[in-house]
Amino acid sequence: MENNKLMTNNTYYITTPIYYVNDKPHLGHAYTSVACDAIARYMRLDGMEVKFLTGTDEHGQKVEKSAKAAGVPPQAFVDEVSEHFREMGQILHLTNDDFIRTTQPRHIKAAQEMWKRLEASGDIYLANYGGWYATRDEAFYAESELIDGKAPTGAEVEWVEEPSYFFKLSKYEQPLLDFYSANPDFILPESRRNEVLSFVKGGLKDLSISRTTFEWGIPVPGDEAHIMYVWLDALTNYWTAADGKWPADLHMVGKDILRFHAVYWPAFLMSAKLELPKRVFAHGWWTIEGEKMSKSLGNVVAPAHLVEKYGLDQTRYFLLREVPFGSDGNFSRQSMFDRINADLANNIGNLAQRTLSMIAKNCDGAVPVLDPAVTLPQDVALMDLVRVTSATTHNSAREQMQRCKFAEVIGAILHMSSTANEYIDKEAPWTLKKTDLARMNAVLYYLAESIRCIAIMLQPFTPDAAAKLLDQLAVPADERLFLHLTPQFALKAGTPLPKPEGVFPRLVAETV
Ligand code: ME8
Repeated sequence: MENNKLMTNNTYYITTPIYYVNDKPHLGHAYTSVACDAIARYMRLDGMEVKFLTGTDEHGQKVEKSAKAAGVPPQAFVDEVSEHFREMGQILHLTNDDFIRTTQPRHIKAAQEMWKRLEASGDIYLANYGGWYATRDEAFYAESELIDGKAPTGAEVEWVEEPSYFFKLSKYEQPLLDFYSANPDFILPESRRNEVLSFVKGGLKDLSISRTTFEWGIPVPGDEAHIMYVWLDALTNYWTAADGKWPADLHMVGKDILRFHAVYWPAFLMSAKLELPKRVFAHGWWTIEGEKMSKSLGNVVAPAHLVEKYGLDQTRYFLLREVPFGSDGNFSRQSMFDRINADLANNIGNLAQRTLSMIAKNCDGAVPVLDPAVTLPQDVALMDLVRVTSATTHNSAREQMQRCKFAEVIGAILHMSSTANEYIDKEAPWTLKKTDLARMNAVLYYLAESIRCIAIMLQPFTPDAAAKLLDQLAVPADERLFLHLTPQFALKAGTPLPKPEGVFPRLVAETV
């Protein structure tokens, strides 16, 4: 059997954070979602049965306040804003299998069930809360954490004093530390793991998990004067929507919300006697032209705007390639322009354009005939690289994708493309056309076969352009998985090809 995984663990469950509906989607949300989409597509191409979940976080004080400011009842408000996130998914061609909203009955039921499980474990008690609360973060802060009277994130805090149910988080300090050490890859990247470890080692206090001073939330079972803390409500979404696929293989989050996912959520799950997710990856933070993205600075970048201006595949590619995943990144129009032209237009696009238009003109618009008698060592070298890189994709790059090493995987694809470009320059099929037709055909065949493999591997990252390339090579729709990268599925001489068109046009400065 080619793929052992098919016989063992064949499912892969990946989640984005569920986004707050106090605001419209921006570049940051698009980033997390596109990263998850690339992994989801990758795993499907690798023969896995994938569940990819995204959605919206619709309860809490922050959303209630935004609805009030808009002069709309909260339900009507969340219905509208949630729709913007659904639209973002369509614009980015996300392949999520489900879209959860925390106001859905299935979720309210699951969140209350979660509460009852924590209660059944003896981990919930009623007391009084007095402390600082930042509505923007929907988070409690200790006096000692405040900096100049604000939350460490810069959010305004207010003093909150009310009866509250508490979760015995302190009880899970040691179990969490044991879990992290038994599962060293649970939190990635490693630098973030170390932050979480030192936070937990610093001591965990019990967590206030209910509020009484506003209404927009899920009632606490058995005590409706309280509503559930929005983070307990929100985190439970991953379990609500699991559809028998629990535990999740990967929760993808921004570094801002790692603590909730790597500390609170596993503690809740331990208490609820449910399995813990396999991994939490905290990616970095984007700034815009060197500045923090914010409404007041007026520099919020809308995903739809980028897609319209630069193209969908180009936008997805830039986001995943520009910075090593996990590090912070800076968005600038110049870097986007440069990256798209260098990697997509001048490298992959140019290779495809040169090869496919020569085939269209000189090979009767069909896959060229390969005469093995004229094969030279440089052809073998190119094919070896393509096959080895493809085989790596099939094996170790799977692990790289599970660890979110996009730049490495994309780098390998670009390397194939650059090598093929060097090959076409050296072999110069436009000259062979006059001197040696058999060699010209062979060279064009090897190039077309290289493009086939490059396009198959590009699918998770630039799905539309990859599909166009595969269409132009007349690759059947059911022969586009990673298992089809092998020579057995190589292009067949004489297959008629459609008229080629460019897939990655070069951007010119005036158009952006
Ligand atoms: O935190 N750079 O929702 P949220 C990179 N509802 N990523 C960014 C970003 C930026 N500048 N800005 C936002 C919430 N993000 C909660 C989550 S989950 C159970 C509940 C991304 O709408 C990043 O993934 O504030 C971050 O974690 C998320 O959006 C926060 O989205």
